[in-house]
Amino acid sequence: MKKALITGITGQDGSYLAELLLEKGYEVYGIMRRKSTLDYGNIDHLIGAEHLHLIYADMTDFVSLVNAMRESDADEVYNLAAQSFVATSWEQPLATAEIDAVGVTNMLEAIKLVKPSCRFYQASTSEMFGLVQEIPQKETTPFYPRSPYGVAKLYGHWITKNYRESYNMYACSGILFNHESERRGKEFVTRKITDAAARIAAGKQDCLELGNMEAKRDWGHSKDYVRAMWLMLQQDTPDDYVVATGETRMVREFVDAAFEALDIALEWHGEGADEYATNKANGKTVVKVNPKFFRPAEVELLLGDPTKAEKELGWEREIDFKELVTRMVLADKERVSHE
Ligand code: NAP
Ligand code: F7E
Repeated sequence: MKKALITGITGQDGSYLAELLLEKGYEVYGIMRRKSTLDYGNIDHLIGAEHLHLIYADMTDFVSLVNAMRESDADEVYNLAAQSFVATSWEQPLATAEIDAVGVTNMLEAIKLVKPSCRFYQASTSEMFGLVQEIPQKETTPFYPRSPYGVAKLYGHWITKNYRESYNMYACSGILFNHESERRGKEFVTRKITDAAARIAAGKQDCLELGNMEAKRDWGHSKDYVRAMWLMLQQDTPDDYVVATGETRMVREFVDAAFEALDIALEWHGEGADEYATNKANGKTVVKVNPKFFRPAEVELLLGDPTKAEKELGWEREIDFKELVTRMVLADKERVSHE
């Protein structure tokens, strides 16, 4: 039985990856942070599973990661833990760097010390492309991060490559473009939209306030993307891969699609900070721009080229954009109906 250690197991991707590895017959270990209230986040439904084990640790505490390696004796480590919200990275740039940058070195050093044959996956991100130097972005596209989060993740990306080259470790980075799901945190734009659309349709909220409507993202589903992480650790040689859909859409298009899934047609008016949308059926304003959600520096366009992952890993996505939006909206509609 293979043993895997997942950092960030309580998050969106950690929960889908834990499900995938349990299905594959792994002994799954996850690290979680101590909090004042016991909170299993997205793995609440897995608590009690025979082959799932939780260890208290923190990416900023090297000793705790060494202990996690000793306790799990992991064959594979998936490093998904991060301060993952870009907007917060301007408010907490040092914590973001400690967790998302130095934390990666802590994990790599713990592996090197306890079990150097253990395979390592690093959760790199399309945010490293930032002010994009090429369209679409692929593994060879130069990086230009635009936030403290993107900068910290770039360190994590390079230190992973460096440990691979310096110590011959099996270490990979997945450069994953935005991926969402019913389990996405409500601060991220997609979930903020689907949650608000469901609440507005149910008469429990009047209006949704958003920032930059023109930003373009390449959105896939987390369940498809965790399969790519696993595939990266099953190859003969370690390498880095872009995982994306190859399609890009504006935030405004996501808003339209979410309301459409609830049979609400929108009409758009104005532009920039004065933009708003009304419900065609009754003329009520249901979406408007609030500049407080604009970022100090924006990533305007992300569009990934997943050809290498498709060809070399045999990775394929199963959930398209329409299904992604529908799944998220229906899950929020169901939840809102019980509020
Ligand atoms: P998420 O839902 O925000 O989950 C982040 C996880 O990291 C949570 O389990 C969180 O624990 C944990 N964590 C945060 N700080 C920690 C610390 N100091 N020590 C230990 N654990 C800590 O993020 P996600 O969407 O699943 O993303 C997973 C990874 O992929 C992240 O590294 C993210 O940066 C990266 N990524 C995400 C995307 C995307 O679109 N989703 C794209 C590219 C890369 P708590 O539950 O205690 O907060
Ligand atoms: O923003 C715009 C915002 O916060 C997407 C993380 O998983 O993916 C994620 O980072 C876009 C940005 O995700 C609002 O300005 C407009 O252009 O959903 P987001 P993100 O910043 O792309 C990458 C790949 C990661 O690695 C990260 O960990 O939407 N936007 N209005 C808004 N964004 C938010 N959050 N809220 C708004 O009201």
